[in-house]
Amino acid sequence: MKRIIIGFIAAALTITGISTASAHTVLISANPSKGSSVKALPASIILKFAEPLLTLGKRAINKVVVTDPDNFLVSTGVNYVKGATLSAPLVTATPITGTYKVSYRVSAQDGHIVTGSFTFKLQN
Ligand SMILES: [Cu+2]
Repeated sequence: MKRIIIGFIAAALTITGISTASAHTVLISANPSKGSSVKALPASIILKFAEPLLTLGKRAINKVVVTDPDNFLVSTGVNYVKGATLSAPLVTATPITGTYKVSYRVSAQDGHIVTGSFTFKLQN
């Protein structure tokens, strides 16, 4: 009986989870991608989400920040939104090899804030 109740709760949570997930947006791809290794630091980080992002004039609702292995910013604070794509130029005089961290905070049309982070590696 206990097992049936647990199964029922799990099913209920799954259904709720699906309806919640469909209300928020999710990151579907990135360049550089999560966990990838690149030979050169790209000119910009590009994140693609499942739905168009919310824009309210010039207010910075959607942002992505990239830090190098020494925890220095390589993103400039400039963010571009076009539909479901968020990008930011990356600028560094001498890119160092190692792990770069990408952190983002976006809102889709429903106004809910979605945050996340991942890393990629810069190799020689
Ligand atoms: Cu939502």
